[in-house]
Amino acid sequence: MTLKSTIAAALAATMIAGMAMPAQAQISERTIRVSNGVAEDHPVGDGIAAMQQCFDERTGGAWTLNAFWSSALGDDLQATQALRSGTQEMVVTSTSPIVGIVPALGVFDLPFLFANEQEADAVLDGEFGQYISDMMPEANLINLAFWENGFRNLTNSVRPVESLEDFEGMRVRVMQNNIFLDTFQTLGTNATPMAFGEVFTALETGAIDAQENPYVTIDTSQFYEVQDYLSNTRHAYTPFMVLFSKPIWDSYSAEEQQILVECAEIGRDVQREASRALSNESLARIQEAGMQVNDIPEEEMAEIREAVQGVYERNAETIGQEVIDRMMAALEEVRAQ
Ligand code: KDG
Repeated sequence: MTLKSTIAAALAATMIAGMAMPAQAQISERTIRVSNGVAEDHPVGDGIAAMQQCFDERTGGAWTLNAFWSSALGDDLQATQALRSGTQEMVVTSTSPIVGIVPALGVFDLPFLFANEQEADAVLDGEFGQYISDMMPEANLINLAFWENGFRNLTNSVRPVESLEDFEGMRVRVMQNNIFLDTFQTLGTNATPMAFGEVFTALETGAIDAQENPYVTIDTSQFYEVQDYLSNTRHAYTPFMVLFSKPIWDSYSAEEQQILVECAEIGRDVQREASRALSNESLARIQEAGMQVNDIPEEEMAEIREAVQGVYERNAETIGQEVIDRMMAALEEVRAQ
């Protein structure tokens, strides 16, 4: 049973059983704590605001989203573990740092998987996204929706990266994820896994030379203050998951569960739109701050893509061959449309 069919069945049963109950009785007063590693002015903030507005409309003001930013409740992995134990309601997390909990999520970290946002949306909001979301309850998690972290580009303070050779020896921070580690080691860098909240200081002190993130994160986390070069690698598209604690979810009525899903989907559309609208503004701000931005010639990009092709095979067992096969089939279907 998918998440949606489970909610529908529970809602139908509740409505039949409690026909005489006043509808409002199925919605309790609630404060929902949600955390994220980025700053409040990141487009995740737009998604959270849209969710709160949706809650106001659907619960008559009974629900409050209490948002914590910049890893205030711990990094992505710590916050996700808090959901699993029922000590926190919600987190907006990248898929990459939690592959230790659900290894199949590593499929999203495969280099150069998605070519553009449109195909990412189609796969994440389609059957494949549902296939992944249906894996989460086993880990005591509910995925309410996929939001957008975005296409990742490399920043550094050593040199512009314009070819495969330019990666050589660069000390790059990557998310705590073996697939990113493999990718950047294969590119010849000295890659270091690190929680997002530690990146700015590590760049500022020179402990690392480089990091990789979407423009909106580079901008809203002020990485332009401690980085000199941005190279448009677009080497991966990272989704966010809007995860909810299953132990807490199970204490909600079917109607309340439906409100969570529907408001997270409304938040998704607002957040993605804000992410894409801000992206070019963020790039302009990054350039105004003095960072040198470069594209990489297509023949050099072809060599970089070729160099990391082996990452797929080396990580297939960890991710699951079926997961990779279903992803490639989903992509083929989307690209055929
Ligand atoms: O909570 C989201 C952030 O902490 C993080 O996942 C952002 O892309 C990110 C990174 O590089 O860790």
